[in-house]
Amino acid sequence: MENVKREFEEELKSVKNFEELKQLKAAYLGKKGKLTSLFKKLKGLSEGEKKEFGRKINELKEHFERLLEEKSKEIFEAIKRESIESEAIDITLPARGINFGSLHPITKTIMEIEDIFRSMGFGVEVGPEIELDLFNFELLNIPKEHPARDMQDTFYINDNVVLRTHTSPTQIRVMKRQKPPVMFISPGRVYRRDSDITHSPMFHQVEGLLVDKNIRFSDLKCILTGFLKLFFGDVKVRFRPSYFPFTEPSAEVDIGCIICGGKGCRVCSNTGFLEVLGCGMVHPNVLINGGYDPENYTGLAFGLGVERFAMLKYGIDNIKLFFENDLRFLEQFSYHKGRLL
Ligand code: 2U9
Repeated sequence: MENVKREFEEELKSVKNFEELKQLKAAYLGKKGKLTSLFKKLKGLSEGEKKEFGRKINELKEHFERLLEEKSKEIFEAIKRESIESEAIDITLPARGINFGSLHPITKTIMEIEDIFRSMGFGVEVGPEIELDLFNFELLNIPKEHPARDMQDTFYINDNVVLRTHTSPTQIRVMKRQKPPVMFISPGRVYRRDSDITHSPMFHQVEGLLVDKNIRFSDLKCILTGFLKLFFGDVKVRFRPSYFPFTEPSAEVDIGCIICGGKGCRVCSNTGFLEVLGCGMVHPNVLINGGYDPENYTGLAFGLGVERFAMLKYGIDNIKLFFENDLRFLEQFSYHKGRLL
């Protein structure tokens, strides 16, 4: 019995985990365990010896169980200590860093256009995207059945309400509440039933209006030529006669092709020029509709498509890229990774 006790205590010292503890328990207290076999020796003893021997074995069993319980607690505490140490947060580690967003290329282009016109003295006005037919068409000298309505396939909400096809209704709204002189641009979203690699059913326009006494076509030429050179750099600018119902006379403005430098390429259809603006002197009917007297006031107006400006400036060949929100595309417009704009 003494030998079994010593052996057990000796072996217990080297136990390092629950698995070894389980094996030790089985080796002594299990069915074929060393202590269990001592119990079997009781059979061959006299009644007196049985009592004495039995008591001693039971004491030894309780002793073993106590030691096993203590060892089990010891192992559990060791595991706990180890996991606390290994899972500790090292507050001296460097931070993971934050991903910053950046402004959308269309937003940046609008901001750049606004900055140029602000520097010339233009204000900025915005209006609703859901418009009355009256403001979007009628008051801009585009009556019902006018062929110009076909030029801009319109999203109708009902007979009298549309998604605006241009930002021009904003100009009418400003004229109706403000006496001349007025000088502002109106940027914003517009909607047309059109979709291919250069057209999107929703796109952005910036339109401008300047009404005062003695505004002439030469003012229009000066403002737009100055704007285009500030936006695109030192480019050729030419004005061609055109037609819009809300301006008379009207013109379209081209710049020398910034892709091929005027030699002729796919983008400029071998003409050496790119059309970038529409403009003209505000039609007298439109001045009247805005509440201005065309005998005393004249005005200039212009319009541009922001996506077209952004595509030309950044060399983008498909308008859809602006609206897919693919980070591989958008990230190219953050000048400094990790810093806004
Ligand atoms: C008022 C009076 C006149 C705005 C104008 C254009 C010419 C024009 C197009 C450019 C490309 C639209 O986005 S685009 O397809 N715009 O050609 N816009 S004159 O004339 C106005 C506007 C409001 C009261």
